[in-house]
Amino acid sequence: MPSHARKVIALALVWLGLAMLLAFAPSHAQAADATSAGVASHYQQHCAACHGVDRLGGMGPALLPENLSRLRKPEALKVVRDGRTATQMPPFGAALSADELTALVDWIYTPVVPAPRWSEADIRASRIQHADPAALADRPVFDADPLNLFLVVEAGDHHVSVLDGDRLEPIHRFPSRHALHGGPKFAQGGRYVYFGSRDGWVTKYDLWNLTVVAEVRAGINTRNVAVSPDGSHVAVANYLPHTLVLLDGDLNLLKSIEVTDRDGKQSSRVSAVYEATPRQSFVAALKDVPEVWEISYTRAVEDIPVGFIHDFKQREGEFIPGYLNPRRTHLADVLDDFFFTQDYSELMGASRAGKGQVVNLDVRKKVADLPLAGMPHLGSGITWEWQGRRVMASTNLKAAEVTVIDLDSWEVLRRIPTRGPGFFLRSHENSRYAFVDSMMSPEAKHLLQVIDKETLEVVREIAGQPGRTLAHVEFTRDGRYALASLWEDDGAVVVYDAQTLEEVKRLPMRKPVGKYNVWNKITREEGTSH
Ligand code: DHE
Repeated sequence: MPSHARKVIALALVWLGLAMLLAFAPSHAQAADATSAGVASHYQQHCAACHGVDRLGGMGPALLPENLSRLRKPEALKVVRDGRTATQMPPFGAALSADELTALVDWIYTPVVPAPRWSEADIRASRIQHADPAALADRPVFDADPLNLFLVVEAGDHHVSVLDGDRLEPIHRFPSRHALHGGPKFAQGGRYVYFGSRDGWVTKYDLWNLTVVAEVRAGINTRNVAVSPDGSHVAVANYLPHTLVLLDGDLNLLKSIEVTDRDGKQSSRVSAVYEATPRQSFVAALKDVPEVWEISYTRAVEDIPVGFIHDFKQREGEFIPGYLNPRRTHLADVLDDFFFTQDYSELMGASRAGKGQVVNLDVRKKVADLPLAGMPHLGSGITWEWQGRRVMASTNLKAAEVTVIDLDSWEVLRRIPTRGPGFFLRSHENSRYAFVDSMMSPEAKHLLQVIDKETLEVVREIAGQPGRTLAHVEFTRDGRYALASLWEDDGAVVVYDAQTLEEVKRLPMRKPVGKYNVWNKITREEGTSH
C-alpha cells in the first residue's frame, strides 16, 4: 500500500475514534444539565413542600434571588445545613453532601427563567379571609389607650408585638408573614393596620380586636404598601412582577397595573408607593423608568386637585376622572425613594446614585436639584421649624452625616457629622432632640447619637454593646419616651426618657426592627416617617 494511502487510512481512523468519543462522552452541556437536574430533584425532594414547587414560597419564604437579596450566601448555606432554631426549617446537613448543599444554595440564588408571573387570578386566588368582620367588636378588647399603642416588628422569629405606650408593657404578640418590610400603614383612626412582606403578602390586622382579618398575596417580591386613611384603597409596590397592585380595604383586587414607560417598551420595578392624603392619591417611584406616577383613589370630581383635570379624557362630552389610572411625570433620572413637602405638592427624591431632585406634582416637572451625595435615605426624613424656617433632615446610607435642607430654597443648611452612615432619624414635636443611628457602620452600629434640633449639634451619644446594633427610634404619643431597638435575636426594645436621655426600661424581644406608634402615624407627626 502506498505510503500516502496508509496516511489517509490512519487519519480516517483517528477521526473515527474522535467522532466515537464525542458521540459517547457526555458533553459539558449534558453534564451541567445532569447537575442541575440533580439539584432540582434535591429541591423537589427536600424543599418544595414548604417553599413551593416553583420556589415562589408556601409555608416557608420564596427562594428566588430577588427575595434572598438580604441574606448572604454563606448564611443561607448555614441555614440549609443546620436548620433554623425555633422555626419549621430542619437541618439537611445529614441528608446532603457538602457539594450538594453548595449546589442547592447556588441554584436558589439563580433567577428563574422566564421570570415567574403573578397574575390577577393568582392574586384573587391567594386571598384568605381569617375573621368575619361582622363578628368583631367595635371597641378595643383591651384596657389601654388604643391611640398610644406601638407595633413592634420582630424579625427574629417573624412576630409582631403590641405594646401599651402608657404602661410600656406588651399586651399581645402574634405571628407575622416572613420578612415584613416598610412601615405598617394605619387606617380608620388606627383601628386597622396593613403590613407588607417582602414575599408579597399583605395582611390586614384589626388592632381593636387583636386579630388578623384578611390576607392576600399581591406579588412575589414586594417593596411596601400604602393605604388611604379611610381604609378604602390599598396600593402595593412590587419588584417582581413589575406591577403596582390596587386593592380595596378588604384586600380584594381592584386592578393590577403592568408598569412600563408610556410606549409600553420598557417595563419597570416599583421602588416605593406612598399615600398623599391632601391629593387623595397614591404616588409611586419607578426603579427602571424615569417617571413618577400619581394614581387618584377618589371618584369624586370635587376631591380631585386642579392638576388632575388635565388628565381627564373627554369621551362623548363627559369628563371621566383618572380614577386608579397612573398620571405620569417624566424625569431625567429615576427616583428610588422620596419625601413629601408639608402640603404634598412637591416631593424630594433621590436615586440610589445620590442624584437628588425636587418634583412638583401639579406642574409635573422637576423644579430644583438637590445637592445630595452618597445614598440619601429620604424616606426616613423628618421636619421641624428652625430659626423661622422649615427644614427637613435625613440620614445617608453611604455617608456619615445627617443632611439638613431648607424646604424653601432647597439649600443644604448643615451636614451634621455622625459616627457612621445611618438608616433612621426620629424626633417628635414635643422633643428638642432627634435620634440617629449609625447602623451601616460595623464599628459604630451600637451607637445612637442625639442631635439638638436648635443648635444642629450632636449633644449626646448613647452607647450599647459594641457589635450589637442599636437603631430605629419611635416616640410615645406625647413625646416623653423614645423607644429604640436593640436589633439582635436576643434583643430588646430599650426605653429612654426623651428629656434626660437616661434608660428607663428594657423589654426583651426577638430582633426588634421597626416600631410604630398609632397616634404619631395617624396624625402624621412631623418627627416620624409616614
Ligand atoms: Fe427598608 C422602610 C427601602 C433595606 C428596614 N425601606 C423602607 C422604605 C423603603 C425602603 C422605600 C419605606 C417604605 C414604607 O415605609 O412604606 N430598604 C429599602 C431599600 O431600598 C433597602 C436599602 C434595600 C432593600 O433590599 O430593600 C432597604 N430596610 C432595609 C434593611 O436592610 C432593613 C434595615 C432591615 C429589613 O428588615 O429589611 C430595612 N425599611 C426598614 C424599616 C422600614 C423601612 C424598619 C420602616 C421604617 C419606618 O420607621 O417607617
